Amino acid sequence: MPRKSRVLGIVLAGGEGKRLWPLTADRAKPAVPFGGSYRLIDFVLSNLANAGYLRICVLTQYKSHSLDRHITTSWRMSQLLGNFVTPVPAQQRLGPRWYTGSADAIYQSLNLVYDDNPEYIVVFGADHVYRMDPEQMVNQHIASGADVTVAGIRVPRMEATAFGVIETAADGQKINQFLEKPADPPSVPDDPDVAYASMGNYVFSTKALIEALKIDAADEASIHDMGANIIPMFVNRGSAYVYDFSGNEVPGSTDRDRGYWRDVGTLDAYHEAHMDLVSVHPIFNLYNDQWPILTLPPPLPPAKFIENGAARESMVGPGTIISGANIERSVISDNVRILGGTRVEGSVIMPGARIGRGALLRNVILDKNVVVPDGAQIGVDHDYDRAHYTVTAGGITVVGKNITLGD
Ligand code: ADQ
Repeated sequence: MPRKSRVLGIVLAGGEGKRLWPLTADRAKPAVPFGGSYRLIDFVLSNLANAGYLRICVLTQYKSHSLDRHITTSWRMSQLLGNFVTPVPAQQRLGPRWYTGSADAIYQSLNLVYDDNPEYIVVFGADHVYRMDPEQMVNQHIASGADVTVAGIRVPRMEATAFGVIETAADGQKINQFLEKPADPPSVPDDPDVAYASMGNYVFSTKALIEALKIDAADEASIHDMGANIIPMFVNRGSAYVYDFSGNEVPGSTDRDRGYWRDVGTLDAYHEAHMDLVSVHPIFNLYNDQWPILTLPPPLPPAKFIENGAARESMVGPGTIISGANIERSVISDNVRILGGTRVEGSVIMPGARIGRGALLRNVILDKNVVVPDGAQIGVDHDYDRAHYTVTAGGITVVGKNITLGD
């Protein structure tokens, strides 16, 4: 087992998250708020930090302002103790251009790898909601002698068109074939409806990664993407192995939440993951304090309920006042005001919302600082909503940041 300081974490946080628009209108996908208190990137950073991997570079690019601010205020650690979580904006080292793909992002940041000189590099995505102990994956990587180990999870075959799909040799560990986002995903041998998907989390031996990135950078036919180019390069050499996420166990996990991993890539998936959080027995338990999901809560007083205001099967953040309103199956973030006679059902309300009297919000996502006037109805008449806001295929109405309804 290497000393933890010999493992460098690289978190890929440059994703645009087009399918989460308008939530990604002016923030990168990893900065999208989640679960009332968090941003998506808090999940991967918590997993690395809980495992003791405290040397982390976060590669940002697209609309990275709120992501940078979040990392610098919540996650900056002591350089003195050899720990760091550093946001690394696109460097434009190789000319005045943005990263072309995730492999190019790491290639252009190789100076950080040379400076740190780690034995192993853990390259994780920043877009997912899950708990995972990365050390268990690093240990398997070292024991197998692989150049790269890819975390794999079983998903419904029809959903695997959005993922890299893995086929393994008979030993179940060596990757024989890796298809990035195939139109017709191959199934696992024991179930025609299930495919083995890449979670976009990789462990590399440092020398192998540097060499592969250099070969890829010189290849004009490459799109410089980890899943499309780098992983297949190792598969062709026979030195890529899979790590089965279903065997990963973190302290405090239960049979129920073991193996939970959500790519909240669409607004419907994002909404559904929140509805899981507020259910009586959520699959994903935010309250497991043995493997905490970390973030810096805002310095606000506790939530307050007055004038018969009530919330059932809901989470309510600090600084929020529910005055005579009824809240059901909803996630209400911090610093929200909801006034008398208003009903909020099945909704996700981000910080700073001001919701007036006698309003009805049903299956709604409000981004930050939305102002809802008295008597407004959102999520009730989808034709009206479609003309003014975003309505998803699953019937969720989404209102973008800083909008005052009725203006
Ligand atoms: P995608 O998620 O489609 O598939 P990508 O858009 O590259 O791949 O995002 C992967 C991670 O990299 C995300 O965390 C994203 O924020 C980040 N990212 C994307 N472009 C970046 C850039 N230029 N600079 C920095 N960061 C960037 C990938 C794999 C699939 C796998 C899925 C799992 O390619 O094989 O199945 O992740 O979700």
